[in-house]
Amino acid sequence: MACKADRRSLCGVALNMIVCYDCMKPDFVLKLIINNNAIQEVDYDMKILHTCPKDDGFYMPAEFSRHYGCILIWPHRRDSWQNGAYAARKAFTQLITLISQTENVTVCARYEDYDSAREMLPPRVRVIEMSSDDSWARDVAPTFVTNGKDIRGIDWGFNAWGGLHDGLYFPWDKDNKMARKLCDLMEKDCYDCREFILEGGSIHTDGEGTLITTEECLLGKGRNPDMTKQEIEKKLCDMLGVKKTIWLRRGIYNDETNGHIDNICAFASPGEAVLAWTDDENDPQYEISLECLEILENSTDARGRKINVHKLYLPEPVCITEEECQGLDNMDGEPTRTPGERLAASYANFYISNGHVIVPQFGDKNDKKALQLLQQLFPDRKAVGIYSRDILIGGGNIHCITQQIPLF
Ligand code: KQY
Repeated sequence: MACKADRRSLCGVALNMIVCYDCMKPDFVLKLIINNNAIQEVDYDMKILHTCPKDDGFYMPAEFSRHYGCILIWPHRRDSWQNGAYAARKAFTQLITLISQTENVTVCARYEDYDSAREMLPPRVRVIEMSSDDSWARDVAPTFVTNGKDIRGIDWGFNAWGGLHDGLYFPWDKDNKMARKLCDLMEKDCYDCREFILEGGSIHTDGEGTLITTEECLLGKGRNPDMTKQEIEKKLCDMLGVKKTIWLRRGIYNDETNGHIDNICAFASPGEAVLAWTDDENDPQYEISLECLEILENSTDARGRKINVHKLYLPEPVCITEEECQGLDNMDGEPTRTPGERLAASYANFYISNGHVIVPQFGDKNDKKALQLLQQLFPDRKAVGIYSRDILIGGGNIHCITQQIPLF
Protein backbone atom coordinates (compact mmCIF):
# COMPACT_ATOMS: atom_id res chain seq x y z
CA MET A 1 0.00 0.00 0.00
CA ALA A 2 1.17 3.52 -0.68
CA CYS A 3 0.12 4.53 2.79
CA LYS A 4 0.72 2.63 6.00
CA ALA A 5 -2.58 3.64 7.53
CA ASP A 6 -4.70 0.80 8.82
CA ARG A 7 -8.48 0.69 8.62
CA ARG A 8 -8.92 2.61 11.84
CA SER A 9 -7.05 5.51 10.31
CA LEU A 10 -9.53 6.10 7.52
CA CYS A 11 -11.37 9.27 8.30
CA GLY A 12 -14.12 9.14 5.78
CA VAL A 13 -15.26 9.06 2.22
CA ALA A 14 -15.69 12.48 0.68
CA LEU A 15 -16.26 13.15 -2.98
CA ASN A 16 -15.23 9.59 -3.72
CA MET A 17 -11.89 10.12 -2.05
CA ILE A 18 -10.28 8.63 1.06
CA VAL A 19 -7.96 10.72 3.17
CA CYS A 20 -5.32 9.09 5.32
CA TYR A 21 -5.27 10.42 8.89
CA ASP A 22 -1.57 9.79 9.33
CA CYS A 23 -0.29 11.74 6.35
CA MET A 24 -3.47 13.77 5.59
CA LYS A 25 -3.06 13.08 1.88
CA PRO A 26 -5.73 11.69 -0.40
CA ASP A 27 -4.87 8.05 -0.88
CA PHE A 28 -5.42 6.69 -4.38
CA VAL A 29 -4.57 3.08 -3.48
CA LEU A 30 -7.07 3.00 -0.67
CA LYS A 31 -9.68 4.36 -3.01
CA LEU A 32 -9.02 1.48 -5.41
CA ILE A 33 -9.40 -0.98 -2.56
CA ILE A 34 -12.77 0.53 -1.83
CA ASN A 35 -13.78 0.28 -5.48
CA ASN A 36 -12.80 -3.38 -5.40
CA ASN A 37 -15.09 -3.81 -2.41
CA ALA A 38 -12.28 -5.01 -0.11
CA ILE A 39 -13.58 -2.42 2.30
CA GLN A 40 -17.34 -2.13 2.12
CA GLU A 41 -17.80 1.00 4.14
CA VAL A 42 -16.06 3.18 6.65
CA ASP A 43 -17.16 1.93 10.04
CA TYR A 44 -17.02 5.22 11.87
CA ASP A 45 -19.89 5.84 14.22
CA MET A 46 -19.15 7.92 17.30
CA LYS A 47 -21.88 7.40 19.84
CA ILE A 48 -22.85 9.82 22.58
CA LEU A 49 -23.48 7.60 25.57
CA HIS A 50 -25.72 8.24 28.56
CA THR A 51 -24.90 4.98 30.30
CA CYS A 52 -22.57 4.45 33.24
CA PRO A 53 -18.91 3.59 32.37
CA LYS A 54 -18.59 1.44 35.47
CA ASP A 55 -21.63 -0.66 34.46
CA ASP A 56 -20.24 -0.84 30.92
CA GLY A 57 -16.98 -2.30 32.28
CA PHE A 58 -14.88 0.86 31.75
CA TYR A 59 -12.52 2.54 34.23
CA MET A 60 -9.89 5.27 34.22
CA PRO A 61 -6.41 3.77 34.03
CA ALA A 62 -3.52 5.29 35.94
CA GLU A 63 -1.35 7.80 34.11
CA PHE A 64 1.61 5.44 34.57
CA SER A 65 0.00 2.73 32.45
CA ARG A 66 0.87 2.69 28.77
CA HIS A 67 -0.35 5.52 26.55
CA TYR A 68 -1.40 5.64 22.93
CA GLY A 69 -0.70 9.34 22.92
CA CYS A 70 -1.20 12.77 24.37
CA ILE A 71 -3.29 15.86 23.58
CA LEU A 72 -2.20 19.47 24.08
CA ILE A 73 -3.58 22.86 23.04
CA TRP A 74 -1.37 25.56 21.55
CA PRO A 75 -1.27 28.61 23.89
CA HIS A 76 -2.69 31.89 22.67
CA ARG A 77 -4.51 33.90 25.39
CA ARG A 78 -2.71 37.18 25.84
CA ASP A 79 -4.02 37.65 29.37
CA SER A 80 -2.68 34.23 30.42
CA TRP A 81 0.60 34.03 28.53
CA GLN A 82 3.06 36.89 28.44
CA ASN A 83 4.24 38.56 25.26
CA GLY A 84 1.63 37.07 22.98
CA ALA A 85 2.39 33.58 24.33
CA TYR A 86 5.75 33.37 22.58
CA ALA A 87 7.75 32.27 25.65
CA ALA A 88 5.05 29.75 26.56
CA ARG A 89 5.09 28.36 23.02
CA LYS A 90 8.80 27.70 23.32
CA ALA A 91 8.27 25.80 26.58
CA PHE A 92 5.33 23.87 25.08
CA THR A 93 7.52 22.99 22.09
CA GLN A 94 10.24 21.58 24.32
CA LEU A 95 7.71 19.50 26.22
CA ILE A 96 5.86 18.29 23.11
CA THR A 97 9.10 17.36 21.38
CA LEU A 98 10.04 15.20 24.34
CA ILE A 99 6.63 13.53 24.70
CA SER A 100 6.51 12.83 20.98
CA GLN A 101 9.63 10.68 21.26
CA THR A 102 7.50 7.96 22.86
CA GLU A 103 3.83 8.86 22.20
CA ASN A 104 1.57 10.06 19.39
CA VAL A 105 0.98 13.74 20.08
CA THR A 106 -1.97 15.78 18.81
CA VAL A 107 -1.86 19.55 19.25
CA CYS A 108 -5.02 21.60 18.79
CA ALA A 109 -4.38 25.08 17.45
CA ARG A 110 -6.81 27.86 16.63
CA TYR A 111 -7.08 28.92 12.99
CA GLU A 112 -5.01 32.04 13.78
CA ASP A 113 -2.25 30.02 15.45
CA TYR A 114 -2.08 27.00 13.17
CA ASP A 115 0.97 28.22 11.23
CA SER A 116 2.88 29.04 14.40
CA ALA A 117 2.23 25.58 15.86
CA ARG A 118 3.03 23.79 12.61
CA GLU A 119 6.27 25.71 12.19
CA MET A 120 7.49 25.33 15.77
CA LEU A 121 6.57 21.68 16.30
CA PRO A 122 8.34 18.64 14.86
CA PRO A 123 6.69 16.99 11.84
CA ARG A 124 5.92 13.86 13.85
CA VAL A 125 3.45 15.87 15.93
CA ARG A 126 -0.06 16.09 14.51
CA VAL A 127 -1.40 19.65 14.50
CA ILE A 128 -5.11 20.09 13.92
CA GLU A 129 -7.23 23.20 13.83
CA MET A 130 -9.68 23.50 16.72
CA SER A 131 -11.01 26.58 18.47
CA SER A 132 -10.38 26.96 22.20
CA ASP A 133 -10.61 29.60 24.90
CA ASP A 134 -7.29 28.67 26.51
CA SER A 135 -4.77 25.84 26.59
CA TRP A 136 -5.37 23.48 29.50
CA ALA A 137 -5.88 20.10 27.86
CA ARG A 138 -5.91 18.31 31.23
CA ASP A 139 -9.09 20.14 32.09
CA VAL A 140 -10.94 20.37 28.78
CA ALA A 141 -9.92 17.31 26.77
CA PRO A 142 -11.81 14.07 27.47
CA THR A 143 -10.88 11.91 30.42
CA PHE A 144 -10.39 8.51 28.82
CA VAL A 145 -11.66 5.25 30.28
CA THR A 146 -10.84 1.75 29.08
CA ASN A 147 -12.23 -1.76 29.25
CA GLY A 148 -8.85 -3.23 28.33
CA LYS A 149 -9.75 -3.46 24.63
CA ASP A 150 -11.00 -0.05 23.62
CA ILE A 151 -11.25 3.42 25.09
CA ARG A 152 -14.07 5.92 25.46
CA GLY A 153 -13.96 9.59 26.37
CA ILE A 154 -15.83 11.41 29.10
CA ASP A 155 -17.14 14.86 28.30
CA TRP A 156 -17.44 16.63 31.66
CA GLY A 157 -18.98 20.07 32.00
CA PHE A 158 -16.33 22.81 32.03
CA ASN A 159 -16.89 26.31 33.46
CA ALA A 160 -13.38 27.79 33.60
CA TRP A 161 -12.70 26.70 37.19
CA GLY A 162 -15.75 28.08 38.93
CA GLY A 163 -18.09 29.68 36.39
CA LEU A 164 -19.67 32.96 37.41
CA HIS A 165 -18.81 32.24 41.03
CA ASP A 166 -15.02 32.45 40.78
CA GLY A 167 -14.10 31.27 37.28
CA LEU A 168 -10.99 32.57 35.58
CA TYR A 169 -12.40 33.74 32.27
CA PHE A 170 -15.62 34.21 30.38
CA PRO A 171 -16.80 32.89 28.01
CA TRP A 172 -15.61 29.27 28.11
CA ASP A 173 -17.93 27.71 25.56
CA LYS A 174 -15.19 26.77 23.09
CA ASP A 175 -13.25 24.92 25.78
CA ASN A 176 -16.44 23.20 26.86
CA LYS A 177 -16.88 21.74 23.37
CA MET A 178 -13.37 20.35 23.01
CA ALA A 179 -13.88 16.98 24.70
CA ARG A 180 -16.65 16.01 22.33
CA LYS A 181 -14.75 17.28 19.29
CA LEU A 182 -11.70 15.28 20.33
CA CYS A 183 -13.74 12.08 20.75
CA ASP A 184 -15.14 12.69 17.30
CA LEU A 185 -11.68 13.22 15.86
CA MET A 186 -10.41 10.06 17.50
CA GLU A 187 -13.50 8.08 16.52
CA LYS A 188 -14.18 7.15 20.12
CA ASP A 189 -17.54 6.94 21.84
CA CYS A 190 -18.18 9.70 24.29
CA TYR A 191 -19.99 9.69 27.63
CA ASP A 192 -22.09 12.80 28.01
CA CYS A 193 -21.49 14.03 31.55
CA ARG A 194 -21.85 17.71 30.86
CA GLU A 195 -24.28 18.22 33.71
CA PHE A 196 -21.41 17.56 36.13
CA ILE A 197 -18.62 20.14 36.29
CA LEU A 198 -15.18 18.59 36.58
CA GLU A 199 -11.67 19.27 35.34
CA GLY A 200 -9.20 16.46 34.69
CA GLY A 201 -6.62 18.20 36.92
CA SER A 202 -8.85 17.72 39.94
CA ILE A 203 -8.59 13.91 39.93
CA HIS A 204 -5.86 11.27 40.00
CA THR A 205 -6.39 7.51 39.97
CA ASP A 206 -4.08 4.60 40.74
CA GLY A 207 -5.76 2.40 38.10
CA GLU A 208 -6.64 -0.11 40.82
CA GLY A 209 -9.82 1.44 42.14
CA THR A 210 -8.52 4.45 44.12
CA LEU A 211 -9.10 8.10 43.33
CA ILE A 212 -7.63 11.13 45.08
CA THR A 213 -9.07 14.62 44.95
CA THR A 214 -9.52 17.71 47.11
CA GLU A 215 -12.54 19.05 48.94
CA GLU A 216 -11.41 22.60 48.22
CA CYS A 217 -12.04 22.01 44.53
CA LEU A 218 -14.82 19.47 44.20
CA LEU A 219 -16.94 20.75 47.07
CA GLY A 220 -16.48 24.43 46.20
CA LYS A 221 -19.44 26.61 45.24
CA GLY A 222 -18.26 27.12 41.68
CA ARG A 223 -18.62 23.50 40.47
CA ASN A 224 -21.60 21.43 41.58
CA PRO A 225 -23.12 23.40 44.46
CA ASP A 226 -26.33 21.39 44.51
CA MET A 227 -24.65 18.04 45.05
CA THR A 228 -23.60 16.57 48.38
CA LYS A 229 -20.17 15.08 48.98
CA GLN A 230 -21.73 11.59 48.83
CA GLU A 231 -23.43 12.34 45.51
CA ILE A 232 -20.18 13.67 44.06
CA GLU A 233 -18.31 10.61 45.26
CA LYS A 234 -20.89 8.33 43.66
CA LYS A 235 -20.61 10.21 40.38
CA LEU A 236 -16.82 9.75 40.42
CA CYS A 237 -17.17 6.03 41.17
CA ASP A 238 -19.73 5.54 38.38
CA MET A 239 -17.88 7.55 35.76
CA LEU A 240 -14.32 6.47 36.54
CA GLY A 241 -14.92 2.92 37.72
CA VAL A 242 -13.25 3.52 41.07
CA LYS A 243 -14.23 2.07 44.43
CA LYS A 244 -12.61 4.41 46.89
CA THR A 245 -12.09 8.17 46.99
CA ILE A 246 -9.47 9.72 49.24
CA TRP A 247 -10.37 13.33 49.98
CA LEU A 248 -7.52 15.69 50.76
CA ARG A 249 -8.73 19.01 52.15
CA ARG A 250 -6.79 21.65 50.20
CA GLY A 251 -4.34 21.94 47.34
CA ILE A 252 -1.34 24.18 46.77
CA TYR A 253 -1.46 27.61 48.39
CA ASN A 254 -2.81 30.29 46.05
CA ASP A 255 -3.66 27.82 43.29
CA GLU A 256 -6.29 29.55 41.18
CA THR A 257 -7.89 26.22 40.24
CA ASN A 258 -9.26 25.96 43.80
CA GLY A 259 -6.70 23.40 44.79
CA HIS A 260 -6.42 20.89 41.95
CA ILE A 261 -4.99 17.60 43.17
CA ASP A 262 -2.53 17.43 40.28
CA ASN A 263 -0.49 20.26 41.73
CA ILE A 264 -0.09 18.77 45.19
CA CYS A 265 -0.22 14.99 45.10
CA ALA A 266 0.13 12.13 42.60
CA PHE A 267 0.44 8.37 42.49
CA ALA A 268 3.80 7.04 41.34
CA SER A 269 2.44 3.50 41.44
CA PRO A 270 -0.36 1.82 43.41
CA GLY A 271 0.30 2.39 47.10
CA GLU A 272 3.04 4.99 46.44
CA ALA A 273 2.22 8.70 46.37
CA VAL A 274 4.22 11.91 46.20
CA LEU A 275 3.12 14.95 48.15
CA ALA A 276 4.31 18.54 47.65
CA TRP A 277 6.10 19.48 50.83
CA THR A 278 7.89 22.21 52.76
CA ASP A 279 9.58 22.11 56.16
CA ASP A 280 9.08 25.87 56.58
CA GLU A 281 6.47 26.23 59.29
CA ASN A 282 6.03 29.91 58.42
CA ASP A 283 4.97 29.08 54.88
CA PRO A 284 1.13 28.87 54.58
CA GLN A 285 1.76 25.72 52.54
CA TYR A 286 3.16 23.93 55.59
CA GLU A 287 -0.14 23.47 57.35
CA ILE A 288 -1.86 22.43 54.11
CA SER A 289 0.72 19.78 53.27
CA LEU A 290 0.77 18.49 56.84
CA GLU A 291 -3.00 18.04 56.77
CA CYS A 292 -2.69 16.12 53.47
CA LEU A 293 0.04 13.93 54.92
CA GLU A 294 -2.08 13.04 57.92
CA ILE A 295 -5.03 12.12 55.71
CA LEU A 296 -2.90 10.00 53.37
CA GLU A 297 -1.09 8.23 56.18
CA ASN A 298 -4.38 7.36 57.81
CA SER A 299 -6.00 6.10 54.62
CA THR A 300 -5.94 2.79 52.87
CA ASP A 301 -6.50 2.46 49.15
CA ALA A 302 -9.23 0.50 47.35
CA ARG A 303 -7.23 -2.72 47.80
CA GLY A 304 -6.70 -2.11 51.50
CA ARG A 305 -3.02 -1.08 51.17
CA LYS A 306 -1.50 1.65 53.29
CA ILE A 307 -0.19 4.52 51.22
CA ASN A 308 3.51 5.22 51.29
CA VAL A 309 3.98 8.99 51.00
CA HIS A 310 7.14 10.52 49.52
CA LYS A 311 7.76 14.18 50.29
CA LEU A 312 8.41 16.17 47.14
CA TYR A 313 10.07 19.35 48.39
CA LEU A 314 8.67 22.55 46.88
CA PRO A 315 10.81 25.29 45.39
CA GLU A 316 11.19 28.53 47.34
CA PRO A 317 8.07 30.65 46.72
CA VAL A 318 7.96 31.68 43.06
CA CYS A 319 6.47 35.14 42.55
CA ILE A 320 5.62 36.97 39.34
CA THR A 321 7.75 40.02 38.54
CA GLU A 322 6.71 43.48 37.45
CA GLU A 323 8.16 42.87 34.01
CA GLU A 324 6.27 39.60 33.59
CA CYS A 325 3.03 41.31 34.60
CA GLN A 326 3.62 43.97 31.99
CA GLY A 327 3.86 41.23 29.38
CA LEU A 328 0.27 40.15 30.14
CA ASP A 329 -2.66 41.90 28.49
CA ASN A 330 -5.26 42.95 31.01
CA MET A 331 -8.54 41.10 30.98
CA ASP A 332 -11.54 43.47 30.74
CA GLY A 333 -9.21 46.24 31.90
CA GLU A 334 -8.36 44.38 35.13
CA PRO A 335 -4.84 43.07 35.62
CA THR A 336 -4.83 39.29 35.67
CA ARG A 337 -1.83 39.19 37.99
CA THR A 338 -0.12 41.67 40.27
CA PRO A 339 3.64 41.98 40.76
CA GLY A 340 4.88 39.90 43.66
CA GLU A 341 1.91 37.52 43.52
CA ARG A 342 2.89 33.99 44.54
CA LEU A 343 2.42 31.46 41.78
CA ALA A 344 1.35 27.89 42.45
CA ALA A 345 4.76 26.36 41.70
CA SER A 346 5.03 22.64 42.47
CA TYR A 347 7.03 19.68 41.21
CA ALA A 348 3.96 17.46 41.65
CA ASN A 349 2.65 18.79 38.34
CA PHE A 350 4.74 16.32 36.31
CA TYR A 351 3.64 14.29 33.27
CA ILE A 352 4.29 10.56 32.98
CA SER A 353 4.86 9.69 29.33
CA ASN A 354 5.71 6.24 27.99
CA GLY A 355 9.40 6.98 28.11
CA HIS A 356 9.84 9.85 30.55
CA VAL A 357 8.64 11.47 33.70
CA ILE A 358 8.70 15.14 32.79
CA VAL A 359 9.16 17.43 35.75
CA PRO A 360 8.69 21.21 36.10
CA GLN A 361 11.88 23.10 36.92
CA PHE A 362 12.05 26.58 38.38
CA GLY A 363 15.76 27.36 38.62
CA ASP A 364 15.60 26.40 42.31
CA LYS A 365 17.93 24.38 44.50
CA ASN A 366 15.20 21.75 44.87
CA ASP A 367 14.88 21.18 41.09
CA LYS A 368 17.49 18.45 41.15
CA LYS A 369 16.12 16.87 44.31
CA ALA A 370 12.69 16.54 42.68
CA LEU A 371 14.23 14.91 39.62
CA GLN A 372 16.16 12.48 41.78
CA LEU A 373 13.14 11.43 43.80
CA LEU A 374 10.98 10.94 40.72
CA GLN A 375 13.74 9.04 38.95
CA GLN A 376 13.86 6.68 41.91
CA LEU A 377 10.07 6.23 41.85
CA PHE A 378 9.92 5.69 38.08
CA PRO A 379 12.87 3.38 37.42
CA ASP A 380 11.59 2.39 33.96
CA ARG A 381 11.41 5.94 32.67
CA LYS A 382 13.92 8.73 32.36
CA ALA A 383 13.23 11.71 34.63
CA VAL A 384 13.72 14.89 32.60
CA GLY A 385 13.26 18.46 33.78
CA ILE A 386 11.77 21.27 31.73
CA TYR A 387 12.12 24.88 32.84
CA SER A 388 8.48 25.81 33.09
CA ARG A 389 8.21 29.29 34.55
CA ASP A 390 6.56 30.49 31.36
CA ILE A 391 3.87 27.83 31.74
CA LEU A 392 3.45 28.58 35.44
CA ILE A 393 2.71 32.22 34.69
CA GLY A 394 -0.42 30.97 32.90
CA GLY A 395 -1.58 29.43 36.17
CA GLY A 396 -0.67 25.76 35.83
CA ASN A 397 2.18 23.55 34.77
CA ILE A 398 3.24 20.55 32.70
CA HIS A 399 0.53 18.17 33.89
CA CYS A 400 -2.18 20.77 33.40
CA ILE A 401 -1.40 21.24 29.70
CA THR A 402 -1.36 17.53 28.82
CA GLN A 403 -4.03 14.83 28.64
CA GLN A 404 -2.97 11.24 28.05
CA ILE A 405 -4.79 8.85 25.77
CA PRO A 406 -4.51 5.29 27.09
CA LEU A 407 -3.36 2.54 24.77
CA PHE A 408 -6.21 0.88 22.88
O1 KQY B 1 -3.81 24.34 36.40
C1 KQY B 1 -4.68 24.21 35.63
N1 KQY B 1 -5.18 23.05 35.44
C2 KQY B 1 -5.25 25.30 34.85
C3 KQY B 1 -5.01 26.65 35.37
C4 KQY B 1 -5.81 27.64 34.62
C5 KQY B 1 -5.36 28.98 34.78
C6 KQY B 1 -6.04 29.96 33.92
N2 KQY B 1 -5.32 31.19 33.96
